[in-house]
Amino acid sequence: MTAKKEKFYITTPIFYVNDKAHLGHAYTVIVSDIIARWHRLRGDDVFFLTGTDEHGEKIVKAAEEKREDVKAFVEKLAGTYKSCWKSLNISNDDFIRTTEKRHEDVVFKFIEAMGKNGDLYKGEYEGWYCVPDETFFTDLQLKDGRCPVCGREVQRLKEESYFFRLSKYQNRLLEYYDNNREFLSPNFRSTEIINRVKGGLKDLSITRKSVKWGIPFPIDRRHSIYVWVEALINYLSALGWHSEKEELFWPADVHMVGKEINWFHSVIWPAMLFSAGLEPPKKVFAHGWWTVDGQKMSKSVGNVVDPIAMSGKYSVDALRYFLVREIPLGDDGDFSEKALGLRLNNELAADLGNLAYRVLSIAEKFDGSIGGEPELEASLEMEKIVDDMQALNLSGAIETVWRYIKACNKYVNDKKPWELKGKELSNVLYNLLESLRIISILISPFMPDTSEKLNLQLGVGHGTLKDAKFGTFNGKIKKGEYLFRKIEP
Ligand code: ME8
Repeated sequence: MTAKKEKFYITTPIFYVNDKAHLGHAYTVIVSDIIARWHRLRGDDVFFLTGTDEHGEKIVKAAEEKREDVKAFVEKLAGTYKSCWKSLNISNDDFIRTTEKRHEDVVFKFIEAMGKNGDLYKGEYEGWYCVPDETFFTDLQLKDGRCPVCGREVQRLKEESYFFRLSKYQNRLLEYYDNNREFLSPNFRSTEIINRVKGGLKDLSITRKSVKWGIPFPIDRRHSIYVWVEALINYLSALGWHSEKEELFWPADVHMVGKEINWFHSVIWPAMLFSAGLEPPKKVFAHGWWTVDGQKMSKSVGNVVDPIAMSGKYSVDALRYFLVREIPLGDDGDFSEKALGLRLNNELAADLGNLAYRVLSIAEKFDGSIGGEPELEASLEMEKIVDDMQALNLSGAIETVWRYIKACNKYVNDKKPWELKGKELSNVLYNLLESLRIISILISPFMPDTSEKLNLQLGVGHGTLKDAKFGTFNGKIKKGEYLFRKIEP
């Protein structure tokens, strides 16, 4: 009997199309890509979704500033996101845009289901609104009269609006958090959410009468749906309402998000799902921020780093490696090219590149058959790597792979294969070639291009996680270029 494939559904936020992607956006998408690729390596049935958030005031303003028609503007910007992810080797299975009809269709059904449940009512919203964050705030929430999230000016709103009875779901949410300890991740961010929910939930204004660039509110078409409420539904609209795909992939396994939008994903979204009669996701992982000189990288601060420029200069894989290796997932980290260059030189070129080059140079000249005893296998901490990947400790997992690469380099230094011949050399090469084959599998989610290059040099096919153990080496060596070249500091 063959075991049924496990399904795995991972999403990124859908990004606002007010400007092109910067390194912060690329980070979320790269991290999610690594997790998606890891699950494919395990043999899971993976669905990896990303996309763009195209409605709301912020987008209209951005288009107006450029004096462009908003439709043409969002079309163009969505295209820049797609091509950016392609350049960074992102393996998303779908790309949802909130201006697509398939999205609107599901949003209508979702809102109708909430309405049927008696969770929507008409009222008047009075309070503050931050356009760049597309978020409502009360007097008490403001910081020195400004947005408590981004510090920018807020506008006073007073208009007719429909509300969602978020308050009704307080206990159900707390119960869900309690019964699903992995839902609020990382764990150190859970207390803040739980305490805020315990402190009480106010009903949420979910329509705007004054905003025209949005999806009409099906119950009263003079209103448009609040952009955040509509945007969250993307995670379902990409699957289709009560479709086979939804049946297979919902609930999502991981919503990967930045910490500033944790509240929307950990509180509002599951409450909306309860209201619509659907299961909440299994995990919301709120990662930290990339900063530059201690300040959050963001379009409005003007300190953004271009991921395409960085990948052009250092290679896509060096950038991917650096971003996950430099900071544990969940923490903040400061970006600098100096740190990137150091990791490229010291780890990618000196550890991995050098190991592959040394081993392949000797192996290419060896004309005997390759075989022996797996002496290096004990240094491979496979269980730890698997556990860390499962726990989304990506930096921990890649660090453990690196310990193995270092162990292999030490083995080369100790065994001095250049002084060996015959059976002894065959054994040493067996250990090193099998190690390189396994390393190539393990780094493939992180650095797919490098893994592919290494496979070609080893003359082996793509492996799966099941192949990441010592067996017989059947490759046909074709030593190529160094996997990584050092750059001048
Ligand atoms: O919030 N460091 O879109 P957005 C790390 N459309 N990650 C960063 C970052 C930084 N400095 N800056 C941005 C939105 N990000 C909504 C989401 S989802 C239903 C709707 C990443 O274009 C991080 O993932 O402002 C953050 O949450 C996201 O980009 C915000 O992108």
